[in-house]
Amino acid sequence: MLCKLIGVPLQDGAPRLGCEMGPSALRTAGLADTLISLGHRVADLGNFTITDVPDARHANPAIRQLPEIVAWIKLLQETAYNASADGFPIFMGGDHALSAGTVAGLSRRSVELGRPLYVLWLDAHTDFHTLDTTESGNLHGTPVAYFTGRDGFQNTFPPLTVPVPTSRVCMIGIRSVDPEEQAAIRKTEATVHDMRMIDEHGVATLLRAFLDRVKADNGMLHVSLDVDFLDPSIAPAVGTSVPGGATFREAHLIMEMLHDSGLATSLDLVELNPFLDERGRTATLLVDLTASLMGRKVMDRPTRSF
Ligand code: 6HN
Ligand code: MN
Ligand code: MN
Ligand code: MN
Repeated sequence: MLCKLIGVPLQDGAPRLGCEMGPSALRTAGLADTLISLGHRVADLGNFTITDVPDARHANPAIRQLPEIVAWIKLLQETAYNASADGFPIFMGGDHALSAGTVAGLSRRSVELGRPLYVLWLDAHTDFHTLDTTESGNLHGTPVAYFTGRDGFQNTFPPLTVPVPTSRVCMIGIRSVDPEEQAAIRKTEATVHDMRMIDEHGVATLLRAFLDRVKADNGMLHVSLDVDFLDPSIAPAVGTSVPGGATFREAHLIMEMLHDSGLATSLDLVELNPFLDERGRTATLLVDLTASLMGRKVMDRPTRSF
């Protein structure tokens, strides 16, 4: 497999500075060599950056860095569309606002290929605010609402080639949802598995049901991994940590099952804030999770029963 590493040093969507260093930390933690050791080819396309910042405004005074985010979405839509022509794009964030661009570009690609795009959203948060409903004004809280075509982005964010229907979005790890997001997402067909669902059923059951749907539909599958999906005790390098997150094994199991399914076609690694890390352990964990997604395993699976 040709893995394309795409650096997205974006931090305008998050309240704290530092995500801009994410791509460097992932490179330093050995992402490229790890993928090569698994037999993949790697093309590091470097870090992308915005040049022209448009004149963008919105009536909600809380919104921060709107023109910059609009510029990033435009750039990343185009970048994701182009990069997904062949190979497996890995978007190294950068804050989660980047997924507004990556998913929009991948959705355009999926229409061309005639394969529906599915999104696995691994996050403590639903990121389902619109420009009208966000109270923090941090636009990393909005990408899912945008790429699923929720009202409230017209004439501000770039138009979508085609929205991803909420029925093709599966969220796992949710444990912090603002009231307005809660009310809005309830009315959609998105699958929202909060931490209690993991506690009661286990990640394997939840994920298998989603993967079966993707497979039956010959879908493309984009995986968006927010560091705060993970429990803060194993992944401290994030500005929006919430207690009670996924464990080390739950996270690896998801990646291992994704690998076995052969369904994943692209990946976001987002919200890594290296300034908050402890001796690179969060960056290293993200590299190891990517390795599980791309085929690292301890043992071959037994073919006989045990
Ligand atoms: N993330 N709902 C909160 C807000 O500020 O709108 C948190 C957003 C977190 C964003 O997970 O990428
Ligand atoms: Mn997020
Ligand atoms: Mn989050
Ligand atoms: Mn909020």
